[in-house]
Amino acid sequence: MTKKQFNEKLKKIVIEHNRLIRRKNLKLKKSNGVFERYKFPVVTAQHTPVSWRYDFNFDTNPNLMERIGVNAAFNSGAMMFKGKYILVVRVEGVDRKSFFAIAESPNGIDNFKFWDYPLTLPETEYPDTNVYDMRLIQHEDGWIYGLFCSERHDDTKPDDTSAAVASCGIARTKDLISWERLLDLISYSGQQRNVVLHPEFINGKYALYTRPQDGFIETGSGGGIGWGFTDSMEHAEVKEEIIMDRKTYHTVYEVKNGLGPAPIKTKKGWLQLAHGVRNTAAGLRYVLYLFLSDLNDPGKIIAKPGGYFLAPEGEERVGDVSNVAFSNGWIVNKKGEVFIYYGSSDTRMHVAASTVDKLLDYVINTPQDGLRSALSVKQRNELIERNLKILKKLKL
Ligand code: M1P
Repeated sequence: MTKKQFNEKLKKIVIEHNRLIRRKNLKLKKSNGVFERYKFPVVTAQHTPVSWRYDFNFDTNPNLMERIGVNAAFNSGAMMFKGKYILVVRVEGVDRKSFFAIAESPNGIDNFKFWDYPLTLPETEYPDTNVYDMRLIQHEDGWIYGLFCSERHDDTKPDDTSAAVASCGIARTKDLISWERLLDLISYSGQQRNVVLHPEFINGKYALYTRPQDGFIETGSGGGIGWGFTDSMEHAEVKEEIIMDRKTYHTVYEVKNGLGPAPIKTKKGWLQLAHGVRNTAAGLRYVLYLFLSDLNDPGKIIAKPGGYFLAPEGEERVGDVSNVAFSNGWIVNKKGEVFIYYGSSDTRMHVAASTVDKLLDYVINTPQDGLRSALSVKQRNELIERNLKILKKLKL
């Protein structure tokens, strides 16, 4: 390739990238009335800046190849910041290491553009091997907290190269640019993933949603969504975790579950989004579910629909870890619209749109899981009976 051809190819790469990130997203007509999906993923590996992947120097990269590839961009924390919809994306390089990077959009559904550099996250004295799935929480103490999974090798098993330990890493910022790393959460339940900080103090203490687990992948005999308190975030320590939402036999959260983003405060309670996991002959299946918890006691569930709220569909079902819908970020805007950001199959990011009113209607009026086929049929028959009467009246 001549230098002229190199420059032309570079120009083409930049133009195509800009076209991708500026592409208008389209709301899909097909909807269950609770939320609407969008046609295109909001962020993919291809949305990461080309300057992160290529070497633009003709002398050092005469073939204009990607030098450091990006494998996936998924499981993003989210918040509104200075009028922009912000995602803190889990970007995974081809070397399997994840890191965080901020992408912002003016409308929450398209035009997500990454900031020039990924987030510089300080390490603790015991460096993380891998970091992922950050939850962004604007706490009433004035800080924006980022809680994420910090993964390290389990050195008690020196011969096992897959043995890992997951704990909750904590960082905080005021501007999303400079981050202060705090000590990892101390808890007494083995390992931790999917830890979320409640945005308000409860009786003067910080409150945390946890997910105690015995092993790195398996939650073991523990599991469920836990609820506990800490006096400070500088030395975060949860001495007792009360399981507020258990994994349950023959439900969509039979094998494990974990809270998604920090809850949304409404007049009727805290809207909570979580993921549930069940096992199948084809491997684990991750879906999202919703529930409502008490305004004054957020660790107490007051309404919980049966089944899933959102499950992977179409192309969402395929990726590095197939059959996974996972969410750790949503944004409510001033109009009461809720944008739910979810990763599909550990590969890409999507958005689903709803409103606070619709989500409340869904959580309050959807029957809870009867936990038996006979009760599921009873619920459905009651609905059918009411509907048939209406159809008769309408002569339909
Ligand atoms: O691969 C599916 C998900 O697995 C983990 O979630 P959990 O601990 O609930 O099983 C996380 O690694 C998550 O990032 C991933 O999407």
